[in-house]
Amino acid sequence: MSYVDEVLAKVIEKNPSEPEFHQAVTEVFETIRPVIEEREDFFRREAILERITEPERIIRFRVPWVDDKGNVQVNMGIRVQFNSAIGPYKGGLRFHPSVNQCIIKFLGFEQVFKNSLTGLPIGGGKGGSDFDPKGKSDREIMAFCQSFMTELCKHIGADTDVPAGDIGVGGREIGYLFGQYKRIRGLYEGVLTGKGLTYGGSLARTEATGYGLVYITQELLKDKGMDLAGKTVCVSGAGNVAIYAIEKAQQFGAKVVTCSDSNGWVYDPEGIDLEALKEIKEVNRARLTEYKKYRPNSEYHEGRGVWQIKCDVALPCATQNELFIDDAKQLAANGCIAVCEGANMPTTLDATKYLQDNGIYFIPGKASNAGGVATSALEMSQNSERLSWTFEEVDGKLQGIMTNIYKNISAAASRYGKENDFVTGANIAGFEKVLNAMLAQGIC
Ligand code: NDP
Ligand code: 2IT
Repeated sequence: MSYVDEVLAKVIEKNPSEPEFHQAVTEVFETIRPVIEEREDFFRREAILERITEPERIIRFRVPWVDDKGNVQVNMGIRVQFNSAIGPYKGGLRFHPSVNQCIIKFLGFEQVFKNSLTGLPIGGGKGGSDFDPKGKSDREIMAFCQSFMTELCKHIGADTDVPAGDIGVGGREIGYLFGQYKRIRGLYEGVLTGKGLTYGGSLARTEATGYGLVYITQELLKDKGMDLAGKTVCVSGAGNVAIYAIEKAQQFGAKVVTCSDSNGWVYDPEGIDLEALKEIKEVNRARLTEYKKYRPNSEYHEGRGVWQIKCDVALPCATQNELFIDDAKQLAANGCIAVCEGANMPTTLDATKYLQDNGIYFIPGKASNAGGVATSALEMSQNSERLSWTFEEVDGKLQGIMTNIYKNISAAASRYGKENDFVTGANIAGFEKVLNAMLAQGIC
């Protein structure tokens, strides 16, 4: 049996009931196979694949807090410190009822390669809780965040592990978490990114993931002799990534016609009204059913369905496994040119293969959504030098980083004879840097 297949079987056997983690590892292993096969005996002796699939550390803890009725609630908190070969652990915190060890491991594993692709000195980690922020009062959110950080603060720091936001964790939560860290540790340091602008946050971090996604999409289209201007775009999600992807796509002259949340989706044939969307989601924290009040000619549908709508470019920006094989078939039948992932692993393995086999350009999340964490690393730099850069400076660096990622993943794919296979390109380019750093640092 080849070394890749041997370890893949071992990972599945050692981590039962972790389907998303298996999915993420399978995708990486299948595509780095040619790199491993060049020096199979060496890699086997070094146990390099066993080492990159076993997190350096998993911290799990109890998060007790008091709700508005005076009752004690208990949630699970977790931080997976996956790989620190190229820098301190870096990656978001997700608060969502679906969070469990498997979800955080898959996200942490992806983060290792993503962070490597940014070209910046950040290792990979991820964390979160099964806490559901929906319907909670501000006081309840604060109580939960303070309790969560009371434990987490023992394990993180500006030079060891720097969390940020993800699903269910935005500016409000980062503020409460930062306040509690400072209070307990007595340190005013860049221990979290995505902070508010008055206490060490970076301009353009809020916009960075969505903007970065659109920058790399434009880079791809330009490379293929096209442009986003005049294109019809379907977006899923209506959170941080989706909103700023819509904003930048519109600035580039595209027409974005859909968005969604976990209850339903909107089709607005005249183009999404971004101000309305921001008011509904960022200000009122409400549901997408509200959108029709602003735009009577739009349609709202319960359930999922964004990928039925005809588009040139699809940007899945909600969550993992939200674009299935039937969606891929529909997108292809509708003449879609490109799918670029804003979320982490939104496309299933068979849907990815279908898109690639049918000539649709596909950029995986670890490359196309890396603008968020890259800008987090820029926030860390600003915190270290105790200075703040202008919006234009940060946005300019972000554009440069996304262009480089596109070039690097294209080049890595071509080096292995896999022209336009950006999944292979991203995994190989991401893996090579981590591999070199791990080998240089000995057995650890
Ligand atoms: P938000 O919490 O701001 O928004 C998430 C959006 O996706 C909401 O509209 C939410 O709907 C929807 N959603 C979440 N879970 C589900 C689900 N199980 N089924 C259907 N819809 C769902 O999160 P972000 O925008 O920050 O994150 C979106 C994706 O992007 C995630 O995969 C995240 O890991 C990834 N990402 C985020 C980065 C960042 O900087 N924030 C960076 C890189 C990747 P509802 O409100 O109804 O739950
Ligand atoms: O998935 C991701 O890259 C994020 N949620 C952002 C992580 C970060 O540290 O900014």
